[in-house]
Amino acid sequence: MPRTPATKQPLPARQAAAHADSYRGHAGELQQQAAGQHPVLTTQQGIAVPDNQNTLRPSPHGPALLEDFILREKITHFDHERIPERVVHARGSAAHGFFELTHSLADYTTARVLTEVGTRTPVFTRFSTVAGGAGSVDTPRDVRGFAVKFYTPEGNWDLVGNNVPVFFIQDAMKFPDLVHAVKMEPDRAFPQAASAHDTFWDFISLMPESMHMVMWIMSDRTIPRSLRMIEGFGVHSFRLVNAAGESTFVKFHWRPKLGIQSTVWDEAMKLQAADNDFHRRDLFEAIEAGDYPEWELSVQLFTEEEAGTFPFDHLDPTKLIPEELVPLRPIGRMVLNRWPDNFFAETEQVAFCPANLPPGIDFSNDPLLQGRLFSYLDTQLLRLGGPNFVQIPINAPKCPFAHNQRDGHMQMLVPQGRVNYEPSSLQADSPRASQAAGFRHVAQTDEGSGKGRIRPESFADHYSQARMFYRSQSPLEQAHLASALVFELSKVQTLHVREGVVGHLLHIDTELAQRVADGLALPQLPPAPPLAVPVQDLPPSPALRIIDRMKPTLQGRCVGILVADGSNGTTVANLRKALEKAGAQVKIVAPKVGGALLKDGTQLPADGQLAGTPSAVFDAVASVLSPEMGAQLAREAVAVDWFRDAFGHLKAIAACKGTQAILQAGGIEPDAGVVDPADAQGFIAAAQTRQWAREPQVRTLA
Ligand code: HDD
Repeated sequence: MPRTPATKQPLPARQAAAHADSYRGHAGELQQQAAGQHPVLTTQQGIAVPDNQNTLRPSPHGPALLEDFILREKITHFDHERIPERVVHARGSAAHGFFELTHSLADYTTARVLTEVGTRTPVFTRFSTVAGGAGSVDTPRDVRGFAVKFYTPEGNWDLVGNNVPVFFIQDAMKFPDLVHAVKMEPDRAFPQAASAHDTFWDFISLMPESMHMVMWIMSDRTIPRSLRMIEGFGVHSFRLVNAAGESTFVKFHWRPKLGIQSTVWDEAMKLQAADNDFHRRDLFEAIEAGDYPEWELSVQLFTEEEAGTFPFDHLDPTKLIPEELVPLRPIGRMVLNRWPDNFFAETEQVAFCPANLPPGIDFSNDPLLQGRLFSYLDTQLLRLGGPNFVQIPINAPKCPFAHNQRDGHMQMLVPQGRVNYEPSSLQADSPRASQAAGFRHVAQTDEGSGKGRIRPESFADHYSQARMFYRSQSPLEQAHLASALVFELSKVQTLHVREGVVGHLLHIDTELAQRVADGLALPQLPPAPPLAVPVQDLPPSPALRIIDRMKPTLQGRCVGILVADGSNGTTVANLRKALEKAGAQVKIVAPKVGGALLKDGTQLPADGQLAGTPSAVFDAVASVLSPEMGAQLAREAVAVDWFRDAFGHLKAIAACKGTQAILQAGGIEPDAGVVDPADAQGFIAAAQTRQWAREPQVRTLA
């Protein structure tokens, strides 16, 4: 029962002071555990703090005194710690690194970042999910943001892209509607970080232009294994401008050195429970281990005349340019080699804006891009509290800058002199515009056909590239895509919305529409919506697949080895050595985190406890168990699930004889992907890829 001051005898003043001291003493002891000379704790004003444990009060049970400026400052600052999260892309992880140009684009642009071969331009890159809040999970089915800030010698360049090369909508006017529809529904405030709900699919079913993007988001691209294994796209066409003022269109592509790699859907869902921070932790651990993620930057270059021959309008952001049509030219690499010192100061406060371009790069007339040029600066003003957010270190350019913007909230600079305007004659070093060095807009003639809220006719084909994407996929990828649609639409409660989406699919591929209709148990196929223009049969683009293009490698992958008391240490050590030699990270999992007492009497510490480290977090699993421990674990759901999930997620398994009882309990019939841990090379070969041939046995796909 809590004691009240009324029933409690007040402590004499000296005794109370000793009591307070005992708290101070305890904290002091704990702090002494960290080595080093600790600076004196101060307030923000630099006043030394005498006691960081106790509020100032007139007597032991008296009220807090208003005079306690130390308490008030501490609490006030804490109360103001949060800023509005990003309205989209709130959940993100970022890292510092560099971009190194390997091939000059001097024929096409004056931008030094793209012409000075060998120069390393510092970058800060933030990856994100789109729909979820800042505290949501890392592995929902969602597009991943891929935003790179290049601190170039001519000002900041922000390439604010996604891991998908197209977008849902053609005009920025629809962006707030799209985001409202995909975020949690406003009356019930769920679902969080998920597109599988009525409002999203209602909007989609009424927006035929979203169909190409729908194919991408339902593909395995939106359930990546790691942020280190996603591609990135600038999405829009931009322009490069050379010294002669000539312009060439350009699309930007990032390709991961580790190869693109996705999870399977059941795995992605289980990862949400296993580790909310799966992607953030993966990126952090790789960088901390010196295993720096790397991407190649490539460009697609084409002229206005070439663009005129494409069977689609490249200014429409729902279209991509197949690399079979315009090949990719690698021009450089990005390496991320430093985790931020502070999440809030850097990852949270970084402000990207597609309008940030150095001279030599220019915008195109893509209407979505044009709208974005306004939105980002506007949102930063709200999110970061005023017009001086560019002075925050993560946002500040690393090149010289000089302007007459002054004052405002949180001004950090102390400008010198009388002159804060132009033209002026009073100060010799006041900044002046320069035609020679300045940003050059491509001279475009646009005669115009009359003001209006207009959409070009060339934007009317909403299905041809959706069809191209679907038909370019391997059979298994098509099955994943159809199953993803069935999953999402099964969460939609409104029948006409489900039917509306299936109606659109009829224009993409009738077999796809039938598969999804069957998966939803629709009694009959709904009618297809009217077409504005006929659907074209574009040549398939095999480059759009990912299963075929996953790199057979253990580089950057993680293998879990399950051990328990009595395990054979030599087998574990040999396996670990071989896996690490092949580039894998190895983690030991045991029933207790302290590890296992091996057969030879040594103790092998574990990296994770079995109950808290499901196999979903690994790319492949192995186990070295005594028959006794195998039999014991075969009775434990967590151990049986460890193998059953690994098998179901198409992972290679190295299982010793002692593990057979667990495999049997899980109903696992060993196939080519299940090997003996003594056969390290066989396991490595199997673990370098997923066991795709196994999929029809473990899952009914749409
Ligand atoms: Fe956006 C954030 C990518 C269309 C408005 N967007 C944001 C981020 C990425 C993208 C990666 C997170 C940046 C970060 O890590 O801080 N957005 C895209 C792509 C688009 C796109 C690839 C289409 C090609 N966005 C788009 C439109 C609008 C916005 C059409 C508005 C008209 N986006 C925003 C925003 C955000 C944003 C509201 C939220 C937080 C922020 O900007 O800083 O302004």
